[in-house]
Amino acid sequence: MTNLIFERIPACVRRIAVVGHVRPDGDCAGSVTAVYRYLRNLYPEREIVPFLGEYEESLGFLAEGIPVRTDDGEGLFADLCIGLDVSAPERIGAGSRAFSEAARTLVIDHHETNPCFGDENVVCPDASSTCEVLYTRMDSGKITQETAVSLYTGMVHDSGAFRYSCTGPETLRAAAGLLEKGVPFSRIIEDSMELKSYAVQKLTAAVLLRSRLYAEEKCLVSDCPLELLDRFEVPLREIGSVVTVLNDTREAEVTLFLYEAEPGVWKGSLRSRRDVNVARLAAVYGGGGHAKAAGFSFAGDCRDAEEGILEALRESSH
Ligand SMILES: [Mn+2]
Repeated sequence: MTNLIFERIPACVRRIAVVGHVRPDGDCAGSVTAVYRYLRNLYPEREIVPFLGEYEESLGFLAEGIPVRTDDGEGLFADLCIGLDVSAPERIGAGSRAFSEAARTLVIDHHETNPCFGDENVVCPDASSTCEVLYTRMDSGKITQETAVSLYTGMVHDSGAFRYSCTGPETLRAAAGLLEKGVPFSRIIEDSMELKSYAVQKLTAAVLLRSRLYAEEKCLVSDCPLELLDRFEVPLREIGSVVTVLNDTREAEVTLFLYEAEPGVWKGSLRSRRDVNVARLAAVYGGGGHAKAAGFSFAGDCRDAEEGILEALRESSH
């Protein structure tokens, strides 16, 4: 039996759409661009249509030279649509119609909560990232340097540069294989993970200053209303790194960062450095994700969401 999923796509499949999740992160943008490049080389005569929503500027290098579509793909009627790093059908971002209207679907993911909503599913909860899953299903001889850059970026983003507990021996074996392709690994981490604009640095400082540390719950909470984003002129898509900085606080084992995505509608980002499973906390508000990183949406007063999550946290420690 072969592991190579892309090589066994039937010849009658002429048009292939590739989609990821809303607000693409490094793993999502990395997997969409990696699959696009791999298929482009494997099947130069077929039509490959990549979809990606708006994402952080620091990841812009991933899609360089790729004709990415940002619409929903209505009327494309692909023979096959590949959903990457998407934990549920309603999480599909750009290309959501391309997925629902496709003749066949293939889902490749690593979210534990994935209900396997594709016609075919490759869901590996033990993998650090969707990019790691992809690496094990690709023929390494056919992975070009450009594809390797996409895969490596996805892996370092979801594993916190190989620090999070999702990092396994397979992750490092995949990383080793990608280094052999000549991936500029220091630059990828510096450019796409560490360096932030001055505006984002100042916003992060402001968010940290207004944070609350709940010593007993070992939980750090902060929030970012729209007016704060406006004051520092930071676009919403650039806010992803703030929660990572908050989570570097020794006294906190759980971090909750609430930011206002539109008036009165808040996104909650949860991070855990210890045993607390934040996917379960996010589920209180219908969200989900991973044990160490999860998220949810909340309409109303962000202090209510803060209280609700703290309550759930107290209950979970009993
Ligand atoms: Mn991922």
